Amino acid sequence: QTSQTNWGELIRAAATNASLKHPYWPDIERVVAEQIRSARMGLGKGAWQLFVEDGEMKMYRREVEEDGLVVDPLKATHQVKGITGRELCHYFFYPEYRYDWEGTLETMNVVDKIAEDTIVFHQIHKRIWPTAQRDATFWSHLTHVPDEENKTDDSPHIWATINNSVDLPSYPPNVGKHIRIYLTIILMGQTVISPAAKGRELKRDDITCKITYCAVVNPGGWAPSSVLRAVYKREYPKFLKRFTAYVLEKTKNLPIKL
Ligand code: 18C
Repeated sequence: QTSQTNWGELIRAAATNASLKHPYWPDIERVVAEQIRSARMGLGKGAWQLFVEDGEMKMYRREVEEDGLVVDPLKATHQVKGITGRELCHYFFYPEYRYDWEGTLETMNVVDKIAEDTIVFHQIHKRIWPTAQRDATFWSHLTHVPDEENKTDDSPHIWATINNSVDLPSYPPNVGKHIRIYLTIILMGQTVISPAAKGRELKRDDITCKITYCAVVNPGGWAPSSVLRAVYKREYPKFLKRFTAYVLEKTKNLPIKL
């Protein structure tokens, strides 16, 4: 079924009118569809090597270099009891929470709120010695698609947030002291409801969120490979643990949002 699925159609069905009418839309639809398709594929046939395992959290990478720069793709899976895919993506997407959980951030600016489901950001990240500080400009899109795997009338949708670099004339790259990084990232959450909960009120104990996080970050300019690999090996697990703990904490006393 997955190869036949028309992701574009499903993504359009979830989008706001303001997003659909924006000049970025064709780009958003294409990248979001690609990212969802590949996140759902699991590890597929690629030569992924496991480099972090911590409880339910597993992180895989492929060692790839482009023009002498390390651009290792990351694919991570995790499972967290007590939150939904929608809640996960809510806290990842909306800017008001970002400073709470994003440990690599120096500053974040909302450049353009295109719609309730599409926001354009400029971020400056913390500097890592001995390289220049990095910045990024990207659109971020929040979407949801039906879960084709366990399709019942009321099964919750799969939610995803996709971040993808975009050139902004108002923020030209590499003019000041920052080197521009280029990123494509998806965070996806599938909510699984325990069969035991059937016919009664849903409790947080009854739900588990299956998480997939994929990232490709191009450092944009010189960075020693060994430092870069050491940094992401530390930062990706730190992010996924810290962020999911944050969502658990924020939602524990709130009604469940499927
Ligand atoms: O997805 C995440 N966050 C989103 C919201 O902010 C968004 C942003 C992604 C940017 C990630 C890249 C940031 C790199 C900046 C340098 C790292 C600073 C470390 C500071 C330590 C105190 O999608 C969660 C992101 C989780 C963190 C990922 C880190 C990945 C590093 C990849 C290499 C980048 C190379 C740049 C510098 C070279 C260093 C030698």
